[in-house]
Amino acid sequence: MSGKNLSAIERIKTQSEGLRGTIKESLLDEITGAIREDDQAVIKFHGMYQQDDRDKRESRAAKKLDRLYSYMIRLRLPGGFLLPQQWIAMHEVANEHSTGVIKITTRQTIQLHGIIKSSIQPTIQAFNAAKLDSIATCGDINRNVTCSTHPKESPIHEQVFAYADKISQLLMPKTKAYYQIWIDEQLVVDKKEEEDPLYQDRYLPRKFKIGIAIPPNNDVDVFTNDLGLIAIIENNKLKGFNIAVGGGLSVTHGNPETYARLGTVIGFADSEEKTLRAIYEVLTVQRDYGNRSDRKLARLKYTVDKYGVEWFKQEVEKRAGFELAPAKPYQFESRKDHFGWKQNHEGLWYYTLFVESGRVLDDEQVAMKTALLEVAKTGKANFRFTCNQNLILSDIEEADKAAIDAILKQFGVLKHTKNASEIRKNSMACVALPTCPLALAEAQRYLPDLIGKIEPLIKKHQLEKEPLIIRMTGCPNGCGRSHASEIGFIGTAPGKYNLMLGGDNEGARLNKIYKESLDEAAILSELDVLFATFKKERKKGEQFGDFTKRKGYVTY
Ligand code: SRM
Ligand code: SF4
Repeated sequence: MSGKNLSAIERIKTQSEGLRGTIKESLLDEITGAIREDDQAVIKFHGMYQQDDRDKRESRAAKKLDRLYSYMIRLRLPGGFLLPQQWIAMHEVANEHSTGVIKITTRQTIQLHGIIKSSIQPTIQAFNAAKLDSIATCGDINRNVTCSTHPKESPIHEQVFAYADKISQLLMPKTKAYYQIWIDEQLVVDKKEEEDPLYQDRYLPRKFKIGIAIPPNNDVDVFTNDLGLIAIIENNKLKGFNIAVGGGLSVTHGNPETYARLGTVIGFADSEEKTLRAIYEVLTVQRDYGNRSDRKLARLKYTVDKYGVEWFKQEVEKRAGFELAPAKPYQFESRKDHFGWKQNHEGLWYYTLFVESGRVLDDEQVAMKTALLEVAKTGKANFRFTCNQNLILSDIEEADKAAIDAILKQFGVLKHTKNASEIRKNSMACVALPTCPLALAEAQRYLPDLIGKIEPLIKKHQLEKEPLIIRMTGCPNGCGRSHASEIGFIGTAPGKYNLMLGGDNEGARLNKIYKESLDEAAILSELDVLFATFKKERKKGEQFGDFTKRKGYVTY
């Protein structure tokens, strides 16, 4: 591709001196809370975004004030795991440098918002002291690797979980810029060590996501990833992984060239060596063939469709030096988290708690943040995050269960999780306003209220036990994976949402637009009719998403 056609970000990457850019100079500029424009792209590779409080934009503009800039920082947590002492460190950093809300994301990690420019370095240093980093959680690079939760459900789960870290390590950038800029300015770097055969100096054309699912649970939404691994377990042994490529959800309103796509399974790798090799080469093919001129069309899904699945598979095989075996059969049955207390094969206990929209804070109903700090202080539970934005207190010995249960009870967590309705617990919303610059409508600040209005309809039609999956995003980028839900709400304008139907419960079929740009009253009246018809006309055992597809409410 000629340099003339390259998107602006391509130049920024290659000229960034190993992702250094002029970040240091930007940080020293005390006149503004912002950083230089090019550096805004570079810091993403270090796991942070420049944002501003959109609620305050108008009033500040009226006073002729600059926007209220701050930064969101996202941790790299392969498989979504923290030790109790790391949770305590996170809690303290959140209180000291951010809004205080600890946000669990849809990719099994944690974000902190509202960090001002002068607090970025202390935040990263405090993370580093707790053996945590935010490297490559944003930017055109492999992101946080997700993995089915409950890793100790069986010995195989633990074995599969270890892959999240191995893959994350394999695909880390070689530059030491993160450590030089944020941790130790005196760090001497040998240029040779920074040579990066995978990312070179141009990195990938776009973000890249990997998720690992352990059937029958598809809690990671494996097909929505650029690269999905499906663990194949036979006779209690991990045989290898089916590999799916080309998942991605973003659509741009009004741009017909963009579309959501679920990954296509291209084959099976029967050893760790082959799996890692195939993953690596999927990235090199995307690096070399992905679209570097139009960022809207740069994700792997467009590369796979442009060149064809068969070509893509052969190119990966050619580079890897072996052929993938035919895909193995597998069956997904759900995407849900399993709330409450559960015991695993080793006799250890797990408590999955419901965290609405992944926001850990204390409010009038539940002192969740305080409860979790108290649990962490006991040192008796690890912290695991789910791709449904919930949290699992894990690996708890029988002897410690009662003490943890008492803390959860004292601060209202048990009641909060137990009393939340099935649809509320299975729902998810992205961040959207006020921090997301791309939001067209509210999501996490609005979905809890909307669910409160949908609950009476569910009750009216006696559907309380249905494991319905409802998801909302403030725009069609799909951060709350709204395209992969049974009832999806996708923001089009303030207070307006496309109503999406037809997606299945297990995450193997995307939904489609049923009605465009509905306001709340229209949403509720549509759902009332849909629930009534579902109750009356569903087949035995038929789930809502399958029903809406069968009835032809949306066309496939
Ligand atoms: Fe996302 C951009 C939040 C998961 C697709 N996403 C953003 C930004 C950073 C806005 C921006 O570019 O400035 C949002 C920051 C909001 C904020 O204030 O925190 C944002 N995305 C999120 C999170 C925090 C939503 C949440 O509530 O949990 C999720 C963080 C995951 C993580 O830990 O890494 C998040 N984003 C997703 C997912 C779901 C997933 O990966 O499972 C998707 C859809 C799947 C996919 O990638 O196709 C997703 N986010 C996007 C896109 C569209 C990418 C594209 O292909 O065009 C953007 C916009 C972009 O990259 O240009 C985006
Ligand atoms: Fe922002 Fe849109 Fe992602 Fe929601 S889906 S966080 S509104 S980019």
